[in-house]
Parts: sequence; structure tokens; C-alpha cells
Amino acid sequence: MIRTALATLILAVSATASLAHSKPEDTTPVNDTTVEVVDVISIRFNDPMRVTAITMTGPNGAVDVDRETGLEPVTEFLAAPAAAIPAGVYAVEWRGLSADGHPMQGTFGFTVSE
Ligand SMILES: [Cu+2]
Repeated sequence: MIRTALATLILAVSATASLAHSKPEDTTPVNDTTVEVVDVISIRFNDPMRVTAITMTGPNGAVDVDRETGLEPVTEFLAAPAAAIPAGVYAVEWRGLSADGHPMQGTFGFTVSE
């Protein structure tokens, strides 16, 4: 009886472990790079992610971002700055809901050259 319960417990634990959360794999612009123009902001995930919030900050503070991707889970999230952005250092922060239901968040940054 105890052996059966233990076997069931091990099965339950390994089933949970195999359902990993979605993770970011790559971004545009690439993290820690210098670019001349930013007309697309994208984040690629290994499994679908429902991106619930994205914020971008730069030398003049918050930057308006237009979402191309809505609130549906995607493996590639797409957005763009609402207007041309000046040279400087930028950071993008996002929050989302992983395919396994876990809340996730991440940041990446880049420099726009003169
Ligand atoms: Cu997870």
C-alpha cells in the first residue's frame, strides 16, 4: 500500500517537472547590442507565451510601444516604438503567462547609436 502511494507520488512529481514553463530565447534588437534604427521589437519564446505587459524606457523616460501581437499566446511577440526614437540606451521589460500557467518576466536592453 505504501509502495503504491510512493510510486504514484513519484509519477506525479515527474509529470509536473516535464511541463516546463515557456522561456524567452532571443530578442530583436539582440540584448546588449548597438543598433542604428529600431523599427521592430520582438521576443521569441520556446513555447507560447501570453505577453500581458511590455514597457520600454530610454534616455527621455517611457517610450510608447504599439503592440502588433495581442493577448494571444505566441512564440514570437511583435511590437514597435510608436515613433522614431532618439539615440541612447534603452531597456525593455515584459511580463507574461507561460503555457504551463506560470507568470514570467524578463528584460533586455540595447543602445541606439547617433
Ligand atoms: Cu513554468
